[in-house]
Amino acid sequence: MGSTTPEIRRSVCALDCPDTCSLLVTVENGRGVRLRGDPAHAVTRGFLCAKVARYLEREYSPMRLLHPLRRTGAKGEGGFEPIGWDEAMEEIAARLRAIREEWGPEAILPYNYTGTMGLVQGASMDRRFFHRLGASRLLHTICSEAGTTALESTYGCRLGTDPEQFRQAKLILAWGANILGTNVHLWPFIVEARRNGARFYVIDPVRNRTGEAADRHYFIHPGTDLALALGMTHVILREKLHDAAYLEAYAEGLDDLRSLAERYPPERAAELTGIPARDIVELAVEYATTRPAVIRMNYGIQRSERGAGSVRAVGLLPILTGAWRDPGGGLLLTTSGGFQLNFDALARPDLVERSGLGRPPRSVNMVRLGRALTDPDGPPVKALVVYDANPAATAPCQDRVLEGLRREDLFTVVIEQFPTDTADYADIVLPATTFLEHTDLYLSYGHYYLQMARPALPAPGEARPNFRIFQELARRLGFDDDCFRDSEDDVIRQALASGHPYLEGITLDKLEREGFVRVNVVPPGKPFLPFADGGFGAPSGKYVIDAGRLEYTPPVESRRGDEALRTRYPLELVTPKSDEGLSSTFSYRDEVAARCRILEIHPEDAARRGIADGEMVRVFNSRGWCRLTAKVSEAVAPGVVCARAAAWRKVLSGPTPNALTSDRLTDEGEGAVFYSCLVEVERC
Ligand SMILES: Nc1nc2c(c(=O)[nH]1)N[C@H]1C(S)=C(S)[C@@H](COP(=O)(O)OP(=O)(O)OC[C@H]3O[C@@H](n4cnc5c(=O)[nH]c(N)nc54)[C@H](O)[C@@H]3O)O[C@H]1N2
Ligand SMILES: Nc1nc2c(c(=O)[nH]1)N[C@H]1C(S)=C(S)[C@@H](COP(=O)(O)OP(=O)(O)OC[C@H]3O[C@@H](n4cnc5c(=O)[nH]c(N)nc54)[C@H](O)[C@@H]3O)O[C@H]1N2
Ligand code: SF4
Ligand SMILES: [Mo]
Repeated sequence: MGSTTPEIRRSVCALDCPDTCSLLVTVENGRGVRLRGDPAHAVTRGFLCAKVARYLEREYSPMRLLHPLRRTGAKGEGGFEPIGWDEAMEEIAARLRAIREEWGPEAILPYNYTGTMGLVQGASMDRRFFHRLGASRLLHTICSEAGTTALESTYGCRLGTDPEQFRQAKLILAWGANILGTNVHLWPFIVEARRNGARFYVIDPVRNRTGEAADRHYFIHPGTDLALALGMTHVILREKLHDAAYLEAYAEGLDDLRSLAERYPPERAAELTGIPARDIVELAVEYATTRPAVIRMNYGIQRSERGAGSVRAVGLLPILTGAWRDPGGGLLLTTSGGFQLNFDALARPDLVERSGLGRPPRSVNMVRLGRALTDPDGPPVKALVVYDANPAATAPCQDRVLEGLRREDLFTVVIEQFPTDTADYADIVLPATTFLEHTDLYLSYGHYYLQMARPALPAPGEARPNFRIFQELARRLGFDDDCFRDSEDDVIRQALASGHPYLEGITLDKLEREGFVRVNVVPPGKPFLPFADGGFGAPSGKYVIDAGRLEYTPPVESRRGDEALRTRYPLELVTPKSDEGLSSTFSYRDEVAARCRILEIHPEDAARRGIADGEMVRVFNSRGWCRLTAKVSEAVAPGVVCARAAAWRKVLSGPTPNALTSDRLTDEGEGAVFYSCLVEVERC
């Protein structure tokens, strides 16, 4: 066979990552041979993270699921036989119909998250299907809900400093943000800023690669960011370093804040956070007197019991100092508010009215999947449809999740690319396409470019896009509403037709032609300064400082928390992301598995327990245990241990750290508290 000349096709990385890279795929004879970042994209800048630079390994992995499967062995064993699509879909439709008949539609629970960030495959036909069915509604709380709730109720929107402006900053604080690991495309802008004299500081309980690369790293006790921000606020107000004119014009509630902050002098903040008082004073003064100053806050800080309060308190700092006035100043948690798409047109929540339920369906918090599946007094869940997620590995209270998944009377469907821990519990597994194989539309939470991708590669075997799977299920359940006949392009056009000025002039044709298009948050050539002149969410347009929500209370599971708990389990476990992985998506890879087997422990804590570097240890609390290899290291402070998320059980051959994590909820937003977790460690 003669070979054709290589062709370059565009795509977009669909992984749950703020960078949302624009990709170029080199295709030869129908096969992808090279993947690289698009040099024309202002944030991707021609490079990819190490994990996705090797995505073609995943694309063509012999582990890919290629055919629908029916379980043959016991739940969790992973024994399956291939079946045809028609048979699989008929069985699913029949089971869902029967369950709806006997138990009502709310006994059916979808479980999904952002395995793909694509809105067509991850938030359109699937949502329409479950709304029309009247299924239980899943609250998508596992990642960012505390932070976005706090941000929206203060700023009124989800906007932040344009990453491209970081190059202009003179002081950059990475606050709970492992930039080199989980947001690597921000790094070149920081390098540029530092070349021009900027300082770069990191506030994190773990000294990871980003902390090592910083001018200063501050070890903070997990879950105490609120106290640090209040201590800084105390210093800024005491030294009169606040921007009185900005506060006068654009904020309200300063007096209450003053009274609160008075009670958090640096000495008290030092006691709560573990950061010396002198350092807190210096940091506060430097932050308030350097312009432009920008904070890169990432979701790490809000995965604790007071996560929302922490985001509120840190989010207040650029208000106090008026840092929003400067290009290159402000704060970046997310940029997703730049993408004012018509999300209701995608998901059609109105279809619930056609379900026959006669009221809004009940909600199930995804953080509490284990409870929802096992609570004998709760409303029954009889069918679970999992897609774009791997809860057996990534949800807290793993033992309880597995107990639920093991139930013989639970009908479980898993739509997947890979044989994950969750897929092992499925009655039916359906093979899904990757982002290189289907059409999709992408917003970003780390930059301001909207993107669209067409299939760059053919789907292997019988893999199908989620969109098509849910469309077919709708047909088989007899849902004849027009919206179930929409094509992927119809759905994209509907999403774009929001009438919002940010999207003016952005059409499917333009996206298809150009691949990525900057949203019109400002006219071209102007710096985007979202809050230079106020513009907050409150009816007054002002930033409402709600001091009542800023009082510091320690997480129940922390060194100052519940006494009985901390006596039995005196170590604070944090389980942040691994640089090599992406949640559990790549956890079958050797280098991710190797990283996820490690428990970092401070030399003092190790010595006290007779643990030597490289020894196997048992990490445990009342919820469960797991076995890891101790790495005795000063990358964590005394009292803190760190393991990386998120391993597969079958790769570790036993429980993972999520057997230890709690399903308590955050102070606001009902979010996950992965990093408020007390444990004890012993030699095996
Ligand atoms: N201990 C601990 N646990 C954590 C965290 C932590 O920091 N510590 N982080 C939490 C956070 S922030 C998050 S967001 C969650 C993430 O947890 P999950 O939502 O479970 O995400 P992933 O582990 O990435 O798994 C996504 C799955 O979706 C599949 N997938 C990808 N694209 C498609 C598609 O187009 N169709 C279908 N059907 N499937 C697809 C992938 O193969 C993959 O198996 O984990 C949480 N869990
Ligand atoms: N390489 C890689 N990239 C990823 C992911 C991945 O798994 N691997 N996951 C993706 C996902 S799901 C998300 S949500 C995004 C964002 O990911 P993030 O949630 O921001 O990343 P994490 O690593 O979980 O947390 C960031 C940092 O917060 C620190 N941290 C933990 N507790 C505290 C605390 O109490 N205070 C402070 N100040 N810091 C704390 C952690 O040690 C970590 O260094 O990244 C995405 N990108
Ligand atoms: S995971 Fe993030 S950094 Fe890596 S290619 Fe995808 S979007 Fe880019
Ligand atoms: Mo996440």
